[in-house]
Amino acid sequence: MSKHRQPVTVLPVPFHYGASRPGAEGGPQAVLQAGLMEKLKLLKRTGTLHPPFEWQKLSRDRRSMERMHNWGRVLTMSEDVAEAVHAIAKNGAFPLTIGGDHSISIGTIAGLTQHIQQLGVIWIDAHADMNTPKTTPSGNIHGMALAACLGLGDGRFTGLCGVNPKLQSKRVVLVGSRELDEGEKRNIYGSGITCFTMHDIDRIGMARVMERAIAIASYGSEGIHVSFDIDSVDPGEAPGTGTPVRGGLNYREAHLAMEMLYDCGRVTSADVVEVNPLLDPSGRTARLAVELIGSLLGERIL
Ligand code: 6HN
Ligand code: MN
Ligand code: MN
Ligand code: MN
Repeated sequence: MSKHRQPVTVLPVPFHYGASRPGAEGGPQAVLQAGLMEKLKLLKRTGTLHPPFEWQKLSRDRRSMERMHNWGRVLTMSEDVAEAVHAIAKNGAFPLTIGGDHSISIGTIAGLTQHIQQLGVIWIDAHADMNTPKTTPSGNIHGMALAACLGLGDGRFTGLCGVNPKLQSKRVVLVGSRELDEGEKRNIYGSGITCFTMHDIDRIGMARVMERAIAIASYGSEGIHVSFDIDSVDPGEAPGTGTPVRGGLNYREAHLAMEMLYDCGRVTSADVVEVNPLLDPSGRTARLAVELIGSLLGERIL
């Protein structure tokens, strides 16, 4: 089946233990309430809603760690998400994971790489999520998610599902970066991934940045995974997120990125994360998330 026509299976992951504050666990409900399934239907990509996880497993008691808050819960969630995403991909559907904080992508990517050998990743985010327990200033695992997928950090996460590293740095691209920690910058350089900052977007424009990002993520890959952190968008447009950073993507740039990703025909899965409805009771951020998902899945003006 053409990648453009794959049915979509939505996997809600109501989870916030990878972040410092609660709220992101309400993201899936907010995005569903903002009309996600209706949007999929409109685009004739109607798929299914994955049944909710049995989160009682999360209460398992594990020793706490200062440099990896809630690591036991994040690990349990990641195992569950990996299993669900693998099953969705195996069925030939497009897994669309709705977070939850960005730590859920550890699970998504672990699940995807069980099925797809060479996965390209485009990580659209104000942050790089390239910390390790050694470099993290916060101890929050959502800031370590991409590093873990590249084999950097704690073995319980890097070794998830038995493949380590899950990603090859030559096929991994950051887009929209504007707040990087010092140790994290070293991890970015050391790893060899490509990073397009807001400065690059200002200088050469979103269209050229995305052309290059898609070319890099496509290099010898069987599919591209888009990990979209809503905080990549400027807080003026997307206020409902836990770690907002000013100077982000504007409305048009965010849509253009998603449209170009659809047009390239290689995107096989996506995460949309960090929507925090507690910080935006108006629901505006969740509605934007649904709109952007629409663009990613082929919605056009004409
Ligand atoms: N996110 N770099 C900061 C940290 O705590 O490691 C912020 C991370 C934000 C993570 O937005 O997915
Ligand atoms: Mn992130
Ligand atoms: Mn498989
Ligand atoms: Mn972020």
